[in-house]
Amino acid sequence: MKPIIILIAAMGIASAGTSHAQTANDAKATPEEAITAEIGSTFLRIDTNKDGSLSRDEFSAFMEEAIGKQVEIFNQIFDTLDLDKDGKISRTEAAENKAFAAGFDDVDSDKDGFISKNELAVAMKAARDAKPTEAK
Ligand SMILES: [Ca+2]
Ligand SMILES: [Ca+2]
Repeated sequence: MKPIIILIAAMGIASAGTSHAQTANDAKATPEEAITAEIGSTFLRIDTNKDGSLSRDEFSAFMEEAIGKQVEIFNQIFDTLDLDKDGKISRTEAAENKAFAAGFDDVDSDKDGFISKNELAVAMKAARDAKPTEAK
């Protein structure tokens, strides 16, 4: 297991965003049913004028919302850990969060002993792109 994957999973980023609909179905539905239900409810959510089809505008509005949510969560995590508000996370600050501390060296890509917002953003993007199958 890569520390960075654990880090992201522990922070709940991997599942943040579009998967709210899924939780209600988890208990009894098969994975296929859950996915279908999720796609269905996401579709209904995106189709804001309820005409049964998705316009480019509706879709891009949805994507903007999803991305906005990610950024919001990202900023929250960063600000929570950045106790002295100097815009970077020191090793001491990272120690507040076990998972974060474990992944510190991986995220600190320029090895200056601090995690900048940019370094965290890069790490989160990498973790998302990697599709953390071993997490959860
Ligand atoms: Ca700081
Ligand atoms: Ca750094």
